Amino acid sequence: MDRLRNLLGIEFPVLQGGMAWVATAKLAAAVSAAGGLGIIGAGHAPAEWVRQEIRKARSITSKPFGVNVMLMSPCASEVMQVVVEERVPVVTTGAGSPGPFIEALKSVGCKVIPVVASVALAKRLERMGADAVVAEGLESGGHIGEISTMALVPQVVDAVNIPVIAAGGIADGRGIAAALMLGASGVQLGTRFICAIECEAHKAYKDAVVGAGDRDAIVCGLSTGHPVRSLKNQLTREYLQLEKQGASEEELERLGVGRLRLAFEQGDVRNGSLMAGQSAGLVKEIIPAREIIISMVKETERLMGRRIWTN
Ligand code: TUI
Repeated sequence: MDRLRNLLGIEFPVLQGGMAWVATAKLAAAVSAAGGLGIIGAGHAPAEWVRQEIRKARSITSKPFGVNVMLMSPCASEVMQVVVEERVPVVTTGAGSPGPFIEALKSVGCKVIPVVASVALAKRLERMGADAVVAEGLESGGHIGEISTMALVPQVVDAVNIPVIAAGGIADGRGIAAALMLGASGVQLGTRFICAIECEAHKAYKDAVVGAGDRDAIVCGLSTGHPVRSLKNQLTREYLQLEKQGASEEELERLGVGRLRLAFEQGDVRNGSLMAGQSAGLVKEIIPAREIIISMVKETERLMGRRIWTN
């Protein structure tokens, strides 16, 4: 557990997921200021937007933070370049393999933490020099793999020697304690942080997460090979209907364009893409990031029967 905290220079081994649109500098800085690792989500954004967010985060906190680079984005290479130029301390990646970028990132001291959904990719990236991996189970929101957190995390822990961060379905101290029991050195949470006060998502998006029950975070896009979990609404109904009718990948992709922005900016909870994980059913309130982190850490320590990170 201390290995990850020392690697990243953080107080608590709690990472905030690098959610496209949702994870802005304001949220990331609040999480880092509270002792976790905040992460700016680059998503499909242009590199210069990411540069401005990096500088904004630095203006709010002197603590370390990260940038998540979504490798399916056409801007991914340019975003990596900005991350290197700005000497961001930590990079996480999603939806692909960051292999070609690892050397450049490491040459400026950036810690590289790919998000993986399989043992094979975790092993490959360890060989290529990754500093840690996030093992993300299918309970997560957004783009997901095929293996549950409970089964994936211990298999990745057995397969690699670098620290493993568990993600998917974790939203409180019980989830963190369970992840530690599985051998994880830390956790990453996305959905819970959508409902941080500092998160700039529209209030209606946050309210939808708070209002969600256990069966509301569903998967669309299985037929495209890029499954995405989001809250059930008019958009997911239309999408699943099209999928059932055998629509082409292009047609389905067209339906999805601009939908995250619609949810984040307009709060359109009917037609927007409300990406969220299965832990949405555990999220009950909108509170400051610091309160989220401190309450979870205290709950974890209570369950473990000892002080681990606080004094
Ligand atoms: O990346 C994520 N979650 C995401 S990315 C995203 S942005 C988006 N926007 C609109 C439509 C679709 C996506 C939203 N949520 N999580 C990390 C993650 N990476 N989960 C699974 C993977 C993954 C999957 C396959 C990583 C690598 C991989 O294969 C790479 C290879 O080369 O084998």
